[in-house]
Amino acid sequence: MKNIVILISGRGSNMEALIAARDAGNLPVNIAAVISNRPDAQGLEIAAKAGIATHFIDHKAFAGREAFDAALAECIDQFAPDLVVLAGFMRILTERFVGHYEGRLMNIHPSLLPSFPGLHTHQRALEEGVRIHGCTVHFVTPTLDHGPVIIQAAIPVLDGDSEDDLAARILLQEHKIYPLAVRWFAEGRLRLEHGRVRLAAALNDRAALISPEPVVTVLENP
Ligand code: NHR
Ligand code: GAR
Repeated sequence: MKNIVILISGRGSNMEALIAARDAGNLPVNIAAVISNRPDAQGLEIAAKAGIATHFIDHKAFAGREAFDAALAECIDQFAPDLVVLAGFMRILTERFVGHYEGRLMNIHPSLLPSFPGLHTHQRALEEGVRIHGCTVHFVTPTLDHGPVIIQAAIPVLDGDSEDDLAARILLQEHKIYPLAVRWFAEGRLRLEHGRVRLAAALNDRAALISPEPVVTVLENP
């Protein structure tokens, strides 16, 4: 079974979705550790209650990004992970760190990349007036939120939607697609090859490749 380490900074609902998928028998991984850069991350408590090893590494205690990332990598590597999963992790990672985990570092981002990389995605989607918004799971590369896309889920932007409305509806989709992407990796079906995502069909399940999940939800214009 593959080992994963999850990095968080806050609430940890995506981490919880991964734990729930594992507990339901839908995610064959060993969640070896959860690491936060913030001591008050709610997700740390949830992980500890689930019996998972937790660590806290304060980015403010380091002179710069290189030093923080070196300490973070040292902590992660104790657990010999096959995959490192960013789940609401809020620190930009250095090229050295990203290179060390090439092909085994995933992120979930709350927009349909390449639209709206970076922060405040829902506010920016509303300002731009887009009619479709969503979330993206991607392999992490040195350029922020520009790594190869693994899976996306879309939702319609409805008249009167607030940032919170969008965040809440997109979060429901995040909780579906992140466990699915991690599952593909755990099954050995998903890999990064020459900078492109390669997803192999499941044995005896060609349909899984064609339609893995109803991930796109777009309503007709009312
Ligand atoms: N690092 C690299 N190199 N590449 C990516 O694609 C990364 C990454 C680190 C994190 C997650 C990302 C997101 O999904 C992610 C992807 C933090 C910031 C940010 O500006 C931006 C994007 C993401 C995560 N962080 C500020 C910083 O100075 C701090 C903000 C805060 O603490 O609230 O690091 O959106
Ligand atoms: C999620 O919406 C995730 O996509 C986003 O923050 C939220 C974390 O929620 N990530 C980023 O914005 C990364 N910069 P969670 O802690 O409950 O999983």
